[in-house]
Amino acid sequence: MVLATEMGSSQPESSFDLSTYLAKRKEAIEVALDSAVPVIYPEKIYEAMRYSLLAGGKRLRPILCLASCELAGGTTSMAMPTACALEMIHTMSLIHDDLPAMDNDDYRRGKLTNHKVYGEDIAILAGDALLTYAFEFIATKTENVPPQQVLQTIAHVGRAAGAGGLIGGQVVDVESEGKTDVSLETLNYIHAHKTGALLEACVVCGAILASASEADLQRLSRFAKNIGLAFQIIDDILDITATQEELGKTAGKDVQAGKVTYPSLWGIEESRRQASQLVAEAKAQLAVFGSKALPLLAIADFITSRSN
Ligand code: GRG
Repeated sequence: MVLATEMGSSQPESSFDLSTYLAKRKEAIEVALDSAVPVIYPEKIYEAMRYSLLAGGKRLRPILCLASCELAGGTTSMAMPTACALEMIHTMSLIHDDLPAMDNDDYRRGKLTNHKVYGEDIAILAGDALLTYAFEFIATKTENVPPQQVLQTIAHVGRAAGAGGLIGGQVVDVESEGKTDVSLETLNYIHAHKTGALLEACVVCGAILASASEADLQRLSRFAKNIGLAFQIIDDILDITATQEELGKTAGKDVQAGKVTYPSLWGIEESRRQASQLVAEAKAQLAVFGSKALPLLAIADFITSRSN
């Protein structure tokens, strides 16, 4: 996919090969994740962690973190430990989300879910181990970044994963289950926290590690919040329109569970329109960065055109 992006009248139109970019970044991230979690005693827990962490996935969160660090003048090596940590936290949330006490799913990333292979006890512990290791990993593996920036990153990731982020969103989601009168405001809260907070942390932390200014962090935060919501709207649409093979997880779960989703409130066409609008607003936030923003702009477009 080659994306031609008009960056404004003062700059020439640039083309950006997103497919190659994503493939190269994914390759580097797979290598880093593989070496991040070696199997030592007690082997069972490390195997369970690796089973889900190395099960594929788009690696969108670490890719966003690396891209944002580069946009802000940093290098990929400065952000790689944080990028891996964010994928560990994302994987933890998928393992826990799939548990019988939560969404109770049998498939994830095209494979049996963690608890189906290792049992519920080990799956819970594998999630816990990935979550705690993520923070250890940022603190001990980040190099060539001032300690203040590392500390700020750890605090930001902690907030995104906690009750004010991922967990808060999941709690309201669980509480909303079976209800047919969930408001748009509640739906927005669920997704801004459950999905949006971690995506926002990926983008903002990449820039924190590069010592970006507060104004740039704000711009990147607004960009990420918008693409986070657009990402979730597309996720809801794909749950209806895509197959299990395309998704790598059970399709049609939302309708089956009678869940209120964006398509159930707005219909599919209006949901697509809202997602495109959010992406357009997100991209506008990055205008000041000129061609340095090309990767993030292309990823924003990819979010609305993706098929899994
Ligand atoms: C214990 C800190 C803690 C959190 C647990 C279970 C839970 C709280 C939160 C659930 C979060 C969740 C599953 C959000 C859904 C996010 C989402 C849209 C996932 C799919 O992401 P993709 O499409 O998946 O990027 P891949 O497989 O490509 O990585």
